[in-house]
Amino acid sequence: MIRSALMNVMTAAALKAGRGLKRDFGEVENLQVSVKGPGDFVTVADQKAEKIVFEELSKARPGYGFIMEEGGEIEGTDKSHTWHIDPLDGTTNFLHGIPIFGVSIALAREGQIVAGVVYNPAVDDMFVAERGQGAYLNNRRLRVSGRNKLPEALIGCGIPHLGKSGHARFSQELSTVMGKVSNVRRLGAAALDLCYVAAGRYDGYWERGIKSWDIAAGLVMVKEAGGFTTDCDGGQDMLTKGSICAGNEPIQAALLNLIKGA
Ligand code: LIP
Repeated sequence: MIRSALMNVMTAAALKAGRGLKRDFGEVENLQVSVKGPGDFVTVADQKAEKIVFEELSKARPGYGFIMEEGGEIEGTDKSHTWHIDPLDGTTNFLHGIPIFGVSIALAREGQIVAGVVYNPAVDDMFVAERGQGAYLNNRRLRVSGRNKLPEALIGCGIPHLGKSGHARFSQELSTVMGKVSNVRRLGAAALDLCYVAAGRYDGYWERGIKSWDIAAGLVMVKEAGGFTTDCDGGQDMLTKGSICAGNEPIQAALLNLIKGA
């Protein structure tokens, strides 16, 4: 496990927000059967979680800036540090009572992500990574998978939802990838998808049309577990382009080729 002061701050914020989300998740499961459904309740749960993370981090590191899913961008007095926060990644899963969601917190120093935490309170999985310190799930050191052949690879992806652009392109990419790999999965939570790559559960993962807060923590997780990440054009503009292709070294390269050629 990483025992730095920064990690303590980040995991404490994720745990506190996660505890609230876990309670609210129990309520969401009850609301599924109501006529109104859990929509508004989930929006409030999301905002509450963000408030907790924001308050905890502001207290521990005054002056750092924020980029948050709900609250947008808040410039800090310390221009070299910015938090990227998704208080509830996997909102649709949460809304439907599916226990695949998490609090995602990343810290950028001079524009580089240096630490990340992704916490799924439903199963109490705490993924952490810090530059140069490795990546861990709870107390277990993470390492990307050793599979190097596409026909053996399990690949995660993200599917653009209703109202989002890129449906035709995704179908094209999926059909290309499907024809070459063992199988494909769709978790519905980009932060956790990247943690799955770091943990060697997935051999690769790609998604387009996502936000910096969805992937910032996961990027350092994959890197510290020995994996590789690029945007879907092969560059390093994952956060600004909102596209990501990740994996162990050979699978990331092969997956990127498939996507680019689709
Ligand atoms: C979600 C991502 C997911 C993507 C969804 C959405 P949210 O984040 O994690 O991978 O496919 O469209 O962006 O909205 O649950 O924080």
